[in-house]
Amino acid sequence: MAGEPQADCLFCKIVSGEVPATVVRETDTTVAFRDINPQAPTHILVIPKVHHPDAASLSAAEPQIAADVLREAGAVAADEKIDGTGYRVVFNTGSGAGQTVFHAHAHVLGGRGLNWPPG
Ligand code: D5M
Repeated sequence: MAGEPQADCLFCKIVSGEVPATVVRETDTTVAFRDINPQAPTHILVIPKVHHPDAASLSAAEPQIAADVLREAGAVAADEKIDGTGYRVVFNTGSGAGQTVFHAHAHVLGGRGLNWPPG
């Protein structure tokens, strides 16, 4: 059922603690942890604890939790002190856009100059 933990989902396993992660923030509805393959000096993932495959399905089903993810992305940026220089929040959506883990997540990237347009 939508929102329920999925046995084969890596990020559900991080939420449950079955897979370890370097957690930097946690709320009732979200977890933020360092990306295992960082693309910038700060690269943190913010995920909802509930399982939805991408940001669009999360925001359609549970808009308050989608808002929680965005708020936590901002809080991560402030904690990491990248909010002054600028940072990027990215939701890769679909394999053609580079999504590899199909549990909604925001990438928070900063600590270096970020080019536009992205690759
Ligand atoms: O982003 C998925 C991201 O998840 C990608 O940047 C690597 C990261 N990742 C994968 N496994 C782990 C673990 N175990 N800990 C932390 N980070 C992880 P996407 O937008 O789906 O490509």
